[in-house]
Formats: sequence, C-alpha cells, structure tokens
Amino acid sequence: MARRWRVRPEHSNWGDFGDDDQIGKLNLITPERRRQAAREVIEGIAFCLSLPLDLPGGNLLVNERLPPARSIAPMPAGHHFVNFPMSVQDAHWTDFVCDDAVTIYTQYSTQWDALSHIGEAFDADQDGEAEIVYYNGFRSGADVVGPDDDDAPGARNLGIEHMAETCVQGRGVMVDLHARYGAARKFVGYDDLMRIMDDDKITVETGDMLCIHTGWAQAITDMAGKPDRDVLHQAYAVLDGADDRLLRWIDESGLSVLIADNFAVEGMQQHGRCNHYAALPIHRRCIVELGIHLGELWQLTPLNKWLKEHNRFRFLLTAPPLRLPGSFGSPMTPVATV
Ligand code: UVW
Repeated sequence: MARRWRVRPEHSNWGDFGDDDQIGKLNLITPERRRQAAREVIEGIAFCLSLPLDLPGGNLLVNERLPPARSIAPMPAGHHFVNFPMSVQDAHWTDFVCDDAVTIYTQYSTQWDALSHIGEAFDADQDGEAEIVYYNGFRSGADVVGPDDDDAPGARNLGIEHMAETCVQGRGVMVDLHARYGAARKFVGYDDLMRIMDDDKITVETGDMLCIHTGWAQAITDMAGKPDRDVLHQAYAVLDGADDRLLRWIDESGLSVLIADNFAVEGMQQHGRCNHYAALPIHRRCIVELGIHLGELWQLTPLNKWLKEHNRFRFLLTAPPLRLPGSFGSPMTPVATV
C-alpha cells in the first residue's frame, strides 16, 4: 500500500513504523524488552488492574456512555438459558448451562482507546482542504466508517483487534501523583512530572508502559456505584496537555503506551488555556500523531501501594484488549505481576 499522506502533522511519526502500520509505538515492545519485563517478576504476586466494569456507575461522567447491560441469552419461548438442562443419565438431568449477553460501551470503565478512537482535521493530501485523518494517515469514511457512510459503522483499519494481536505485554512503570497532590485537582505539566520522577528515582526507558497513579479510580471504587459529580470532574491530578514540553517528553521518553487511573489521562482544556489545540491535546498527540494507545480508568492503587512498600516502580504488565474486530476501544482486565 502506498503512503496515505503527502505531508504529516508536525510532531507525528506517521510512516516511521511502515506505511501500513496500525499499532504505533507498540512496535517498541520487542521480544528482548518483553524478556526484560519478565525479569521484574520476583515474588510471583499478581494484581488485577481493572475496576469492576459496572463502575463508575450511572452516566455522570459522559452522558452517552452507559453501564453494562446484561441479559440472558434468548432461547425458544418457554425456555431460558439459566440452569438449562444439558445432559441426561438414567432419566435424570445431570448437567446444566447458563449463557448471557452483555451490551458494553467500550469506553465506560477500564479500557484501551484504539488508534481509531480519535481523529483530527488535517490537510494530509495538500489539496487545500483539511480532511479527518487518523494515525498513519488513515481516513474517515474509508477506514473509520460512520453510520452516514456506505458500509457498516466501525474501524476498517486501526480497530482494537490490532492491539489485541500484539498481546500487550511488557514492562510497566508506575508514577505516583497521588502521593504529591492527594485529592486536589492539579494540572500536572512537564516540570511537575519531572520533579516527582526525580524525587522518586523513576526512569522511563524505550518500550516501557507508563502508568500514572492519581487515586481517582480508588475514589470511584469507594463511592461504590454512586459517584459524586464533583469528584468525577473536579478532583485528583490530571496531565496538562497544554504543556508542549510534556507532549514532547511523551514522545521522546520512548514510552509505548500511556495509562492512568483517571477518566482521560489528561484534564479537559478550558477555552483560553490552550489556544492551538482542542479539548484533549494528549489524545491528539498520542493517538493520532504518535500511535500511542491510551489506557483509562484503570485501578492502580493496590499495585502502587505494594510497589511503594517494596521500594519498586517496575512490574510485568499484561493487558490485551478484546480481539473485537472494528472496535474503537475495548474493556479488558490488565494484570501486573511483581
Ligand atoms: C473522550 O472522552 C473523547 O475520550 P476518552 O474516553 O478516551 O477520554
């Protein structure tokens, strides 16, 4: 396939992993780096980094994103698929089966954003008009298809299945913002992050999967499905995407994916805070321009506590999304092993 663009956005790496690449900086997790990650397994203790997928609860975070809705798999009238008899022996039923169906909003709870989750308006073919482009120059309409296009909606390219096929396993690195800022809403820029990493002696190397602990998901957990609107939107630390040095560092650090235990990794930019970008500049830089998947609403607090108590910041992280063709994101159950 020929290159899809004539010019690429200023800070992007389109084409650097190949013209048809669909996994971006996951390419940095090589077999050698996975072996290095496995060396972080010393105690053999595993941590579940997913929230229960029915948290945060309700739809106060984003109106349109609803909690999972489960139903029993349909059967012919008069039957249902719970405790349904399956085998018979000597005129007695001996085995029974239960099946269900779930409607999941892929971005509701613990999730990965696919590279088809965010696009930007950019004149990649230099015809004088901006078009909607995605990572590596993939296009709206042809590659990321909506209900107004000819085909069924979904990602013909850049779907989450490409991420799943890599298995998403490598070395995790934890940075603890909560220890510094507690429950205060704080936009964390480059200087703040570097200060914390220096003080805590944390380094990020090429291929590392960076996890930002803010305490937000623990607050959500503690509110047990009845979240407080102010805590959802106005409390705990968020990265500051208006800080150009932070955006540059995210690229230059070599991190492969960026994960946080909060809603969107970064804080929503208000008008005037950031006049050259939209509401979520880290989303644009990472997902569209650099092919860095974002992980959101992870539960990092128990792992962070253990790491602190044992004077460590690295761990083996295994976090494949669902291999769900064409999806813009996916829930999953990440596992950290220390
Ligand atoms: C938006 O809210 C646009 O995205 P995300 O769920 O990735 O934060």
